[in-house]
Amino acid sequence: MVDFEILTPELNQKFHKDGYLVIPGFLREDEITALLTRSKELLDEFSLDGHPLTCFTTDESGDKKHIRFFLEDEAFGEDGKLNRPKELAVNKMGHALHELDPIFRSVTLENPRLQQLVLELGFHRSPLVLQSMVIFKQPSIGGQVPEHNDSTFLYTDPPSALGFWFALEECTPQNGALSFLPGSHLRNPITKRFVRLPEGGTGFESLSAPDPLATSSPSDYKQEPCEAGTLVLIHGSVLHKSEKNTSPHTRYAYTFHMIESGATYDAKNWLQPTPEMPFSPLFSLPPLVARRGGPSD
Ligand SMILES: O=C(O)CCC(=O)C(=O)O
Repeated sequence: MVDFEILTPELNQKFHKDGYLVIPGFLREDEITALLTRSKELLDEFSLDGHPLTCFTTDESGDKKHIRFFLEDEAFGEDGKLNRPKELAVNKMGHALHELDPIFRSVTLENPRLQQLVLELGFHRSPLVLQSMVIFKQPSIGGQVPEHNDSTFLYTDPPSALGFWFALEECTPQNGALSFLPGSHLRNPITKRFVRLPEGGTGFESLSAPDPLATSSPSDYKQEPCEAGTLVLIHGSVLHKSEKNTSPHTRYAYTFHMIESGATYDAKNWLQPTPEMPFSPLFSLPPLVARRGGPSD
């Protein structure tokens, strides 16, 4: 453990009020460099031979056995071939980076500062880590991520997802900085979940009717440009999105999620743990340190 406080009580309250929290400077320079360098190496090593040349579909990657690469829609010409070098065509890679790659593992599962932060936040009692990705947001084509909340995609009963999103490069309004609807986690229950369909493939299952009063307008959103090294904590129910990258620069980000081990994670979820690769606990022993706050809001 580290011997200083990362979250002040005010920041902790802000997270619970807004449903997200921007923490500048969480990653050290050497961590940013190592994650960026490793991301570029993995992109370089990725071979298009045998790749299905399809864009992202979650069911293809739910087995977690590999680090997989998903391509941008706009990286294909009319002939169905890539219209640019593969390094500039990949939308994201995932979903087991934190398990399989030592660099990503060290900032995720073996990171005392992160463990300290999780204890201070008090959102989870006994968190499990799942689904890590690098999102590349390629120059000019890096696709928009539409409004969503993460507990729809990483559903537990009760909902318990929490996102950890690290800017590896400066994020600007032009290259697709994240935007949030502050407080929406308090107003918007999880009304659907993303599941493996019995007939094969994936789709949404309705849980309850959406609240017709819980509508949002684009002007309610708050965009959060940030520097490389910033960590953004994302409550599983808060609505958020990012726009297309219209700039000539990449916007690399590393992200993973945690869920509460005591919550039910069932076989309908698209992402399934396996005996060879179960979801890893953040703490190998139950934490003994007192926490603030509670696991849900
Ligand atoms: O990185 C992005 O642009 C979107 C990330 C996001 O929405 C998420 O991690 O849930």
